[in-house]
This record gives sequence, C-alpha cells and structure tokens, in this order.
Amino acid sequence: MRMLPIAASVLALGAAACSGDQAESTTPPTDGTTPATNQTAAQRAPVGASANVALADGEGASAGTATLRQGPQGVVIRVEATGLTPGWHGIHLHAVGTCEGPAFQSAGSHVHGGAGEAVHGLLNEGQSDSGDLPNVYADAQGRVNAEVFTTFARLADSGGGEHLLDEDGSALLIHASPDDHTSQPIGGSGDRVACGVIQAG
Ligand SMILES: [Cu+2]
Repeated sequence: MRMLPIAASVLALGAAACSGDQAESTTPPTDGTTPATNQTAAQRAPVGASANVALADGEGASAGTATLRQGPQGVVIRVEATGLTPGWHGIHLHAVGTCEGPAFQSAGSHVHGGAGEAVHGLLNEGQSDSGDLPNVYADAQGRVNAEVFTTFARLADSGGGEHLLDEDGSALLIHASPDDHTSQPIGGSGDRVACGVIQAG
C-alpha cells in the first residue's frame, strides 16, 4: 500500500517535465500574434496612462483642450483647439510644464533628452528633437480637431521616448505658423499662440 503514493508522484513529475519541454519550444508562432515592433520588449510602455491639457491663449482665455493617452509604442494626442487663425499650425511638446502668457517662453524649448543639441524637424535627416509633432489644421472658424501620434515621448514611467510627466513637467504648445519640419530651431513656426500644461489624468 505504501508504494501507491510514490508511484503517483513519479507519474506527476513525468507529466510536468513533458509540458515543460513543450513550453520551451523555439518554433516561432505562425498565427500573426507576435506584435510587429521597431522597439525591443524592454522599451514598450505599459498602456493606460493618460493626461489632460487645458489650452490658453496669450491673454489667458481658453483655447480648447487636449488629451494624451499612452500606447505601447507612443502617445496619441487628441487636440481640440479654438481661436486660432485658419490654416496649418506647428504644435510641439515643450520641456517645462509652465505656461506664462503672453509669449509662453516659460515653457522652455522642445522636449529633448538626447545627447547634444536637439536637431528639429520630422523631415530633417539629422532629426533628434523629441518634441516634434505633425502640424494641425485650423478650419475657417479657427478650430482644430485632430489626433497626432508620437513615439518620441511617454506618459508611463517606463518605455521609449522622453518622460513628459517628469519633475518640471511638460507643455503642449501651438504656434502661429506651420512647421516646415526642416529648419532650425522650430521649423519656422513662429510665435507661441496657445499653451497648456500636460497634467496626469
Ligand atoms: Cu514649439
């Protein structure tokens, strides 16, 4: 009678070793479930972090809102701005979470954590500026409804890109003119006309 429990244990160990072998298979999955990525697993951010922005013009009047949401490889930014001149506008992530009108110089330059000076411009071969974003377009009433995406910044504590919710914060800033995505230091996008602090949501 004593032998029965021992035999059962040996059988259980055998089964565990078997399933362990299966788990260690190196055959790559063929069902397309492996995410295509240009970042290593360590750089992928946990999703779910969000932030809100209350935009104001140089006189302190409301100029709309923006929301930021963290994805695994970057941040989706929805911009719902008002009171702009019709046409294209440069929009960037600036390095300091302070928006003092009318010129908003308090927001500092663009977010940039890389070595050396930031090279601006999404279409510039040497681009390294983490605050760069595509332009947004204001309609005839001066309203913007747009979503832009950046892999250069993050809300999450880990992941790729510059941390926007760092000690001195960050700001979302809309310029008077379009960004040509090439010239230094801000793509010729001119005055800072609307600014909002990026606040964890
Ligand atoms: Cu800017």
